Amino acid sequence: MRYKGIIFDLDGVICHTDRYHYQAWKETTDLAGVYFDETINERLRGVSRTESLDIILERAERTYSAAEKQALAEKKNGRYVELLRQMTPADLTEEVKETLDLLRQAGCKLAIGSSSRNTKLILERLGLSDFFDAVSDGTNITHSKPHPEVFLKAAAYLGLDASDCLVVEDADAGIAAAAAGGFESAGIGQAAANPQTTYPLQTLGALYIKICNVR
Ligand code: B16
Ligand code: MG
Repeated sequence: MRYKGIIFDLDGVICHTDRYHYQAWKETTDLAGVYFDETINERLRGVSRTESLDIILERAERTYSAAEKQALAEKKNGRYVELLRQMTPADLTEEVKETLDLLRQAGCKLAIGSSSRNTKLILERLGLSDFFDAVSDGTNITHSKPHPEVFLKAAAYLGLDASDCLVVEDADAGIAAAAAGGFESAGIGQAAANPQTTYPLQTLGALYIKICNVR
């Protein structure tokens, strides 16, 4: 196996919390009278909560004060957390479980590299609180993707160099962050079409076969 460590993005790779982000932002922006749609939502993948709101407010008809922005971000997060609390270990797909198990059996260390400040809650809901060897997330970084900090910290927590780790991402911001940090990457969804992606994948289930014979 070419890689000693695999660093997984969370939202859009390990689980489909992306649909809850959309729902929570949509409800919040509808109440506030701000236009928001699925195309704009695609630009929020991997981007922090406050930067996501700045992208959404590009379409607003007036400017929002810092206090108003904080209130909107808090409202969205309150609704998002309500939706997260409905998740159970049944939301972890067989495909994801099997891929994680195969990689661990192959001797890889496994980490999370997510922009989310809700990472620990999500892992708990999925029954994965004690599964990963390291977790780097929105609570331990000062720069969000496309800055490589979240992945560099994940590699450091694993005790590995970036060149020994593969990043798995669904977002263009995440692929750019991986490349900036010196990581090879596997891309799912929109990230599969990104020219900086080392391994374009249809789904996460294709990952193991793709990398198990790479030296
Ligand atoms: P939170 P990832 C990212 O997760 C999401 O893709 C992005 O849409 C969200 O704004 C960001 O987390 C922050 O999430 O509001 O929970 O702190 O893809 O990096 O796992
Ligand atoms: Mg993601």
